[in-house]
Formats: sequence, structure tokens, C-alpha cells
Amino acid sequence: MTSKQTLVVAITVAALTIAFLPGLAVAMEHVVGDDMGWALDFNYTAWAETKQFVVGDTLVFEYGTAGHDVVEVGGPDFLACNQPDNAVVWTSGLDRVALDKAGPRWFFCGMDQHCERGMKLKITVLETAPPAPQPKPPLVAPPPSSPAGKLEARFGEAVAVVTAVAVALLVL
Ligand SMILES: [Cu+2]
Repeated sequence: MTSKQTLVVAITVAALTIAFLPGLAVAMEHVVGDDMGWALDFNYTAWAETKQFVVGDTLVFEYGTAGHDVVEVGGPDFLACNQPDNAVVWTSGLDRVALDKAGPRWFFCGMDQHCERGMKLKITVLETAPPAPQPKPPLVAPPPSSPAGKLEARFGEAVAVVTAVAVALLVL
């Protein structure tokens, strides 16, 4: 093996390692309000501040259908507790909301004056989880439920890096 080939192999291994380490993060389900569920007299703003929402995660709203529902609106309607005709409404009592894109999402309860009474939730969905400190490599393989799409995206990035480095070495 030439020194260039050795270098390419070393860089490939490094790039793949960097690309796949963050892929160990597993999509999370967030039960809104934890044990309290979706209810009156709970501070969902404070609750949301303790959580991290990442693309691929799921929000789960749990509530009695007689008293509550879940309405998704835009920012201004959220502030005004206004439910427009085209708002998305969930009513199952066990509503699973996929967080499929980055950015803010706004929800409130559309029943009576529940929104005005604070039954409202704003979250910000992150593209990727910020890197957590990893003192040691994990000893177990990631579960098979790891989102394949994310891994493929990361693999694509790694391939791009390796290709760019290999081309640069050949040109030099
Ligand atoms: Cu309600």
C-alpha cells in the first residue's frame, strides 16, 4: 500500500466513525405533561423547557376526550388562542404527533377557555440533537429501531468527505 492509500483508508475510517456516532441517538416519544398528561392547571411552557425535541421524535397527547382536544395552529393564533377553520385538530385522547421537520410547533386545547387558562404548548424541533458528551464508546450496538433515513444521510455525508479527500490526494 502506498502512503497515499494508507492515508485514504485512515481518513475513511475516521469519517465513518464521526458520521455514525451521532446516529446512536434514538428517536424519542415525549408524553406531553409526563404523568399529568394533557390537562388544565399544568405549565406546559416549563415542561417543554426541560425537554429536547428532535426531528423524528413523536409528541403523545393523553387526555379524556370529553374535556379536551388538541389543536395545532400558527404562532399568531397560538398567542390569541384562536382556532381557525383550517387548524389541524386531534380528538382521539391518545394523539401521536410526528415531529417531522425542524422549527416551532404550536398546540392548544380548543375546548372552552382552556387555552386562555394555559393549556397550550409551544415547542421548537431541532434538526439534530446537540452532541452529548461521550466519555466512552458505547458497548452495545444501537437498537434496530434507529431511524434508517438519518443514518443514510450521515453515510452520504461521510462518503462525500471521503471522496473529496481522495480526489484532493490524487490531484496533489
Ligand atoms: Cu382542554
